[in-house]
Amino acid sequence: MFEKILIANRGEIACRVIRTAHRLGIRCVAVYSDADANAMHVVMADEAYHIGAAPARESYLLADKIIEVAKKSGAQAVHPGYGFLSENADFAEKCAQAGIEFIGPPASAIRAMGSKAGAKEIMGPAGVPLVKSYHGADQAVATLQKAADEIGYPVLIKATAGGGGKGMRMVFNAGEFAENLSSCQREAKSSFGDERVLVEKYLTKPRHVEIQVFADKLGNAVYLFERDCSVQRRHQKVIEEAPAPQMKPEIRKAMGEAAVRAAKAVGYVGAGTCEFLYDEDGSFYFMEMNTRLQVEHPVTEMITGQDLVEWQLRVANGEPLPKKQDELRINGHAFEARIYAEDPDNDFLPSIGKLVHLRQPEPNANVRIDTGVREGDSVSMYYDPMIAKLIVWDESRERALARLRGALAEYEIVGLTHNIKFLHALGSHPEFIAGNVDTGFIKRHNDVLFPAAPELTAEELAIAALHLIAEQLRHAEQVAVHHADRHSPWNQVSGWRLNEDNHHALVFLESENGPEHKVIAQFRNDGFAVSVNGQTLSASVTALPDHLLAVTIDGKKQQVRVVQQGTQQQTQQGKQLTLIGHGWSRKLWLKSVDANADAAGGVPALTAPMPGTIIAVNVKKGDKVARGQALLVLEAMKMEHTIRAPAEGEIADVLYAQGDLVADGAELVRFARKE
Ligand code: MV4
Repeated sequence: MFEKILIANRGEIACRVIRTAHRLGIRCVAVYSDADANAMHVVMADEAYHIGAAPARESYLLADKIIEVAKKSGAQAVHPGYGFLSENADFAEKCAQAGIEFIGPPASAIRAMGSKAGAKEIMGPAGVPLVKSYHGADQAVATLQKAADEIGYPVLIKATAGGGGKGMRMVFNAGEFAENLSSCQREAKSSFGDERVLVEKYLTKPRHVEIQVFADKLGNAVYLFERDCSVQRRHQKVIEEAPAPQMKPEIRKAMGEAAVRAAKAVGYVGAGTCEFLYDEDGSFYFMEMNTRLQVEHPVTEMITGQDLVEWQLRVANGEPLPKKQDELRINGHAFEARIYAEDPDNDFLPSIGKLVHLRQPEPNANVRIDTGVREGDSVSMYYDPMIAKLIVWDESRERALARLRGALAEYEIVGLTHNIKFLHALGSHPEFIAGNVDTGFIKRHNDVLFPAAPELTAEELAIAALHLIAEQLRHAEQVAVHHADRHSPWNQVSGWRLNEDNHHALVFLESENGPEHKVIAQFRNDGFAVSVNGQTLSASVTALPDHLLAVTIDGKKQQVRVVQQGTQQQTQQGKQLTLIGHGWSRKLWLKSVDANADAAGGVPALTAPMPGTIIAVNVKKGDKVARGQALLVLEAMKMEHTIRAPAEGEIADVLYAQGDLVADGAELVRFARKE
C-alpha cells in the first residue's frame, strides 16, 4: 500500500479521504490556498503546503504546482476528491508522467465520457439502454428537425458538450423546433465553445437514479447498487438516498449490469457513477458517467458497509476489488442531506460569513457527519458553500427519514443563512415520505417548501426579552460582587430588580427593516409579567452556561439557546439574536431598550434603570417633545439605554448633564404630559 498520498482538494472531501487513509496507516499531504491556511483539512493532514491565492484557478486547479508538491513531499499517489481536478484528463495524464499514481480512472476513460455524443457512441454498442435520440455529426437544421419529428414530441435538445443541465431546450411540437434549436446552439457556443447538439425523446417525469460502479486494474467490475438523487433544485442535488424508493430487484439488477457494461466498455478503473433517467414505466436510460467519487457516496457506504475511499486506494495500488458482486448486499436505508450556507428564500443565494455558532448532532452508528468546517470558520465566496453532509442510516426508509428529521432538528447554525429548515420541510413532506420523488419534486411542491416566514410569536418575543433582561441582571450582579463598598448606590442591584414599578420596554424587529414588536417586561416577585402583542404572559428565566436559558412561559418550560451577534462593547441597538429551541430557530433584531417605560399609560418617573453615565442629553427645559422622542442616553453595564418621552409633552426640567454619573433610580428628567 502507499505510504503517503497527496489530497488535491479541500473541505469535507479532503477530511473524509484523510480519515480513511490514516486508518490504513497512510500519511497525508494537504495543499491549501490563502483562504484555507487554518482549515480543518490542513490541521488533519500530516503535512500541508501552501499552493496559492484563494481563487481556485490560482490554487486548487494548478495541476503543475500540485504535482510539484507531490514530488517534493514524497507522495506516491494523488487523490483528487470531487470537483477541481477530479475529472481533468490532462491532470491524470500529468500525474502518470510524473510517476505519481492518480487515484481515479485512466485519462482515456475520463475523455471518453467527456462528450455526451461520444459516450452514446460507446454505450449503444455495449448494450447500455439509451433514450431514443439523434447524436450524429450532421448538424443541418433539416436533419435535426427530421430526427425530432421521427423521435416524436416532446423532445429535448441538449448541447453535446453540455452538462449539469446547461444548454437544454424542451420542444413540444414540430413548429417550435427551429427557434429552440437556434437558441440552444447559441447558448452551447457561448457556454462551451461548441455549438453541436443532440436531440432526445423528452421524459416528462423521470427519476435520477445512478449506479455506483467500481473496477480494478485486473479487469473486474462490480456495481454497489443505486442512489436516487431526484430531489434537485436547478441541477443541484439536495437530498440523496439509497436504495431508490420502490426499486424492483430485477430493475436494480438490469441497471447495475448495464452500468458495469458501461464501465468495461471504456476500460474503467476505480470509482465511477452511471447516471440513468428512470421513467415511470420502469424503463431506464443511460445519461452520463461521472468519472470520480461523488459527493453522495456515503449513502452507498451506509447500505453496503463498505468504505469506498479504501476501495479507491486498494484499486489504485493494484489490488483486486475487496468484494465480488455476489458478496455485496443492501442493508437498510440511508439518506444524505446537503447542509449549505445559502438562502432558500432568496433563490438559494450563497451566504458567506463566519460560523459564529455551530452545533451538530452527535455522530453514532446511525448518524454520520462529513464536514470540513468548525465553529469559528468562515464560508468564503471562493468555494462551494457546503457546511456539511448529514448522513443517516436505519433499517427501513421510514425510520431513516425519521432519523434525518431528528438530526436536522439538532443542528444549530448562527452567523450565516442556511438551508436546515428547507431540508426539514423536504423530509417532512408527505409525498417525500411516500417516496414519490422525481426531478420536478421541489418545483411542484414550491408552496409548502418555501412558506412565507410567520410573524414572530408572543413566546419568541418574550424569550428574546427574557434573554436581554437576564443578561443585564448578570452584568449588574458581576459589578456588585466585584465592588468593595456593598452599600454604595452603585451596587443596589436588587433595588430596581425588585421594584415592581420598574419595567423594561424592548422593541424588536422581524428583519433588519421589518415590522416592529414592542415587549414590556415588568418585574414580579416570582418572575416577570411580559406584555406582547396585546397579551400578558407570566414568565421566569434562569440563565445556564453555554448561551442556554431555561424559560417558563405561561407554565411551559423549555430550554432555548440565544446566540447574540456582536460584542458586548456594542450598544444594544441593532443587536441580532438567534433563538434556538429544539427543532426550531428564529432570528430577530433588537431595535431599542427603554428602561422604565410607561406600561400603565400614566406618567412614569423618568429614572435611571441602573447606575451609569449620562452620555447624551438631547433636550433642555421648555422643549416640546413628541411621544417616543429620545430625551437622554444613559450608558450602564456597557449598554446604552435611551430614555424616551412617554407621551407628547413638555420638558419641565433636565436634572443631569452629559458626563454625569447617576445612581440607580435617580430621576433624570421631569416631564409634563400635554393635556
Ligand atoms: C433529460 C430529462 C428528460 N428527458 N433527458 C438534466 C441534467 C442532465 N444530466 C440530464 N437532465 C435531464 N435530461 C431526457 N431525455 C430530464 C433531465 C432533468 C433532470 C435530470 C436529472 C436530475 C434532475 C433533472 C432536472 C431537470 C431535468
